[in-house]
Amino acid sequence: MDISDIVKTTNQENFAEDLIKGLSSSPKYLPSRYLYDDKGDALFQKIMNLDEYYLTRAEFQILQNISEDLLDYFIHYNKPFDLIELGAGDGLKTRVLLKSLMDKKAAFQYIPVDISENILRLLSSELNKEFPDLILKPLCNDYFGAMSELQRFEGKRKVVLFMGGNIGNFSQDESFNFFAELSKCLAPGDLVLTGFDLKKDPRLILKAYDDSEGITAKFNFNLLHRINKEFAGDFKTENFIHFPYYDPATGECKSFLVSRINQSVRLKALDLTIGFKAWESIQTEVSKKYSEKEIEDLADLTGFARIQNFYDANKYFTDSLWVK
Ligand code: AVJ
Repeated sequence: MDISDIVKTTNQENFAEDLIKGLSSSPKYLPSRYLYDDKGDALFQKIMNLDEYYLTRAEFQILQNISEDLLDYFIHYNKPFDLIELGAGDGLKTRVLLKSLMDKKAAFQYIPVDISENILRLLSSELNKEFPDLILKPLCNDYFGAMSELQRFEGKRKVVLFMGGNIGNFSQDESFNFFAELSKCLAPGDLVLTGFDLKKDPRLILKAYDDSEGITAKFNFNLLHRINKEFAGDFKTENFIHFPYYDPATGECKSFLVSRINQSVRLKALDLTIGFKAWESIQTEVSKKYSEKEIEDLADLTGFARIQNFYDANKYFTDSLWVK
């Protein structure tokens, strides 16, 4: 496959608009999707290797010990299917799954979807090396853009992967919306496998977002560097602190950048000046942790039936298999 084969379709992404909206709101916020420029991708890859960031290891374990049950659901009497992965990222975890499917000579094509063209390029070249026979159709788009694209693959059975706990970035409304929309794009019998980070010792969760090496802090600050670069801004990261906060009642881990001082920041390219009071915050991310009941309800209310939850040994994380 050639790099130019990455299909890039228009999506609604409008960084400037979202920036102006989020930074003139009270309290201030920025959508987490913008954390992932080239530097952000690299930092997130580092995060996934941190001891304290248990999510990736837990899901990796689930896929390594992948049950024959799961593969049978996917392969389903060897009827050809499209394996669509929303937010594929570097696909390290998925490689284990792809290997099992290839070993079983399953009839499928793999359609990784990501908003980062950079990470898709990385993924594609890695997969080409490892699985020369894999049919690969990368798609550069956001989740909703990709869903409408799914119609292009009409006819075949669909298995949709939404791994890594990416669902955690959605608010309650957004996750209902997301699965309801997804459900509309699927046919009865199609499958969805979603990775949910589960509620657990809140101290463990907080550490995952406040690692001792400060990589997550760098990841968060990178958003300000990105804004400086793309909009001729003068954010000084030393005037902010990285502050994650976990609420065990809602299961939401929120990450903030908090201004240490009264300051104003100028974004020349947007002709915009933003004032910060001392200790005023910008919310940059929500990572929601689920209970089993919440997962069940989410499936029920969006037109899916839960087939089975797959767990790691600690029960930190689950990949939940649903059928439409
Ligand atoms: C990629 C959304 C699953 O929320 O755990 C990791 C992103 N942010 N550390 C998460 C993230 C800070 C991650 N997801």
